[in-house]
Amino acid sequence: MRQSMDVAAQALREAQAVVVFTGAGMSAESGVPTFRDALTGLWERFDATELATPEAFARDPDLVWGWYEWRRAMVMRARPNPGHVAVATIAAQAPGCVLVTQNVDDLHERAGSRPPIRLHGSLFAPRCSGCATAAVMGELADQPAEGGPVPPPRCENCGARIRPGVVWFGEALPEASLVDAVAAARTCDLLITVGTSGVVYPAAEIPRLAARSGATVVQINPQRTPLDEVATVNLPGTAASVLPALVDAAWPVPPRTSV
Ligand code: BJW
Ligand code: ZN
Repeated sequence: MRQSMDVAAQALREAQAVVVFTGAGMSAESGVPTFRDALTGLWERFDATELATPEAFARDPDLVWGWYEWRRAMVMRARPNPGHVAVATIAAQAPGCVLVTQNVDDLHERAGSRPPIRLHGSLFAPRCSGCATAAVMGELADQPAEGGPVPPPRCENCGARIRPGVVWFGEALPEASLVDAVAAARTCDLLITVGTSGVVYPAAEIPRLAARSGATVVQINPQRTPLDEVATVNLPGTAASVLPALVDAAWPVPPRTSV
């Protein structure tokens, strides 16, 4: 482990173009459940992969909108963890650093990173399901603590329902974001993948693309994932513990000398 950390730290210190690629595990220690964690309370009986679909929204818009309102409230209460802060440090210190996230929360920005390339949208950018006009994020709806159905607001332009500004299964990723992420992956010399299961495509292609282009790939995850096969270095552990340790190992603070 020590040796892997040294290899990763040296790669980070020497890299000329770094990509940090994050998934739900990045925010787990901020109290935001990962996508494949069991949902709690009212949501326990639902499968997240079935709620995050256009079909679910068409079938039961109040249920799906309520789920996103409940998650928005949870994210607003959450605080960035030391992993988010370490990513902001990497973004500031490493040359040409590009941050690509699959997450729909805003914890990277709140930790001081510039807005990331978002592959799966945001909880804070609702739009009309009919005419795609951006909607103003309303006040949080009244909801019991465990969440519940909430009717989505209607578009002022065309009257259709407002929908969450996220990418559901079966939907195309925002083209410009995907193009930028692919370009960064193709040209980086180091990609650090943090807290993703690496099973949702096309996002999971990003670290694979970097590896195929010859970059060093460092994976931070407490579990094994399909990305093990492309990782040059595995740093098993959580984002909030491993990322600050990586920053410290890459750029050690010189000891204070007394005068
Ligand atoms: C920790 C930790 C700690 C825990 N520290 N780590 C090719 C092959 C097979 C299927 C497909 C394919 N191409 C497309 C598909 C279909 C589908 C897909 O990938 N399905 C697979 C599941 C089989 N993909 C799509 O449908 C995509 N669209 C598409 O391809 O469109 C084509 C098209 C083109 C043109 C026109 C029309 C269509 C869209 C995918 C959208 C994904 N959206 C979601 C929901 C977003 C909104 C929301 O949040 O509700 O995005 S799904 C969900 O998964 C979410 C996440 O961003 C995404 C990835 O999950 P992530 O981040 O990896 O989280 P988890 O929970 O899976 O894993 C957490 C990890 O953290 C674990 O490894 C833990 O160990 C670790 N961890 N604690 C560090 N403390
Ligand atoms: Zn509209």
